[in-house]
Order: sequence, then structure tokens, then C-alpha cells
Amino acid sequence: MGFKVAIAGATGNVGREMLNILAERGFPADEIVPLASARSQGTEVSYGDRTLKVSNLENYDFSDTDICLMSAGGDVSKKWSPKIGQQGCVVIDNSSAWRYDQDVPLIVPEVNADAVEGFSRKNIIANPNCSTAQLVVALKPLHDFAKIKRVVVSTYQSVSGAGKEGMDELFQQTRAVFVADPVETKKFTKRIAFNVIPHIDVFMEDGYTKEEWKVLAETKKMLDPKIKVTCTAVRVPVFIGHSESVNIEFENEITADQARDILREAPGCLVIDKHENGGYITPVESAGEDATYISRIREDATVENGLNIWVVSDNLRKGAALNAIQIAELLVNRGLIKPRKAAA
Ligand code: 11C
Repeated sequence: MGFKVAIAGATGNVGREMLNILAERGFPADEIVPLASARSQGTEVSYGDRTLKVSNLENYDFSDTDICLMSAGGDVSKKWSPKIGQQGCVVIDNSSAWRYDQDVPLIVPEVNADAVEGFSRKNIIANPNCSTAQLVVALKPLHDFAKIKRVVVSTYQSVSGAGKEGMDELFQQTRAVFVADPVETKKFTKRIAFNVIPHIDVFMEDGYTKEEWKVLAETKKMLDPKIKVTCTAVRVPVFIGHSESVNIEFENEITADQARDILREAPGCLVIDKHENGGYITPVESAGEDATYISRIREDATVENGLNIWVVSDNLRKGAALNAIQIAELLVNRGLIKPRKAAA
């Protein structure tokens, strides 16, 4: 007997990727239920070689569903996740609604799998922001070896982080530039085609953006609250794949060669670091892949124990859908949940 899994937000970029990944990885599900708002009821989505019809989240009874993969935005999650959790269904939420709640574990399985045990307080587990997920996968093995003191991150984030509308806007603006039509701006604050925008999510009082704040808060929660983190988050005209330039200062000595060897062995990491033309990863190559890629590993001679690295990953996969499904696999593999239908 397998699990019954609902996907809330099944028609979005991440929801569709969740369906793909559940099928690809052979997640032990007997039943998959795609859910969305009333507007999308009846829409067809693919799950492996099957086509499933989307049901309305508002009318769905979660009482015999084991896991709800929630990717329907923060407002929907704030309203629905506690209700779903109370019905005994574990919610794995992709929004930022629960990430900073002390009673909700925030999990990247390669980094802090043991923290998942606290999930039953609310039956909600949070998935991190995409830019944090790939960052902590790369930082964790280096922190274990030489203890990180401070991290300076500059992100180069693809438009798919802003959903399908973000992707459509890059496509339409690029076309408009080529055919000399007027360029319309809706989702982003400035033109994104042939441009970069140093602004993701809302501005906070201190002048940082919420996206930048998330990277610090989430890295501290998952990896180590003592690590100092600062971030500049930038949107770039790339469809899929977030890139990050990461400067790291350590307590203890670590060479670039040691870091390369450590990252080669680290779970979830793939090192592509040849000192030659093209011997590094770019976001286009990361799209559709599961790994967090690390390139350009260099010592930073301006500080005592410093490194620079370049980190790239598919933001819809490791940054969202894949990580959520790895959390579900963690629950199953540790025997923390059992199919409820089997118990009935
Ligand atoms: C972006 N990182 O690229 C954002 C998308 O808190 O889950 C994900 C926002 C979040 O725009």
C-alpha cells in the first residue's frame, strides 16, 4: 500500500515540476491528486505518462491524504496548511509562510535532515527559498570542514523564480525588442530583457529586499545561527537556473584544492571546475538537472581563510520541487509517516 499525495498549486511552474519529479523518482504513491483554485478546476496536468484532472482545493477532504505538497503561494498556505495539518496530513510548503516559525522545521535533506523529526508539532514542514537551498547545499560540507565565519552572496536569479508570468515577460519583451514594438513591463519593476534588476521581492526598512533577508534568515536557521551572511539579490534575463557568486570566510584553514575534494564527495553537489574556456557551469546547463553545481573554486587572498565559489542550480528543482519531494522521501525512509489508508 502506497501513499496518497496531493499537490496544491499543481498548475504552476513548481507544481508541474513536482508532478514530473514524483513520477521520475518513483515516489511510492498509490494516488496523486492535483489541486488548485476553482479557476483551474478541470485543467489537465501530466503525471508520468498519465493525464490527471485538477480538483478544487477549497472542496477537497484531506482526511485520508498522507502528504500535501503545497506550492500555491504564501496566502493560500497561511489559510490552508494549518487546517490540512490538523486533519493529519503532512504539509510540505514551498512558500515563505512558515519558514521562520519555531515549530516548523525548515529542511534541506543534505544539510539538516535530523531537524525533520520536529514536524509533528504542526504537521507542516517548510521548503526554503530557491536561492538559499542551493547555497546551503554547497556551504554545509565546507562548514563541517573549516567552520564558516562570514558569507557574502550575490545572486543572479532567473525569471522562473517569479513564476510563469516572469517567464512570459522575458519572452515577450525580448520579442518586442527584436521587432521594435513597445516593451511592456508588468511583473518586474523595470525591463528584464537585455537588462539586470537589483531587486527581488519587497523592500524592507533597512534597504535590503525580502529576498536578501530570506537568504540570511534561512541559512542561519538551517546551517548555523552564528554564521554572518550578507546578500545582494539580482534578477537576470535567464529563464531557468539561479547562479550565485559566493565569498566565504572560514575560522580554519582550507585550500581551494581541499574545498574541491570536499565538494566532489558532498551529497547533492557536482563540481565542474576546469581552468579553461567553458570549464564551468552556466544556468542553461543546470536546467532540468538535480545537482547543485559548483565551479570557479578559488582562494581569496584578501582574507586569512577565504574562498570564492560559483554555485548554480535549477531553481524549480533543487530550489523548490525536488527539495520538497526529497523531504517527503525523508519522512517515508525514516518511517515517520505511514499510508493512512493501510491503517484504516
Ligand atoms: C525568486 N527566490 O527567484 C524567489 C522565488 O520565498 O519561495 C521564491 C520565493 C520564495 O523570485
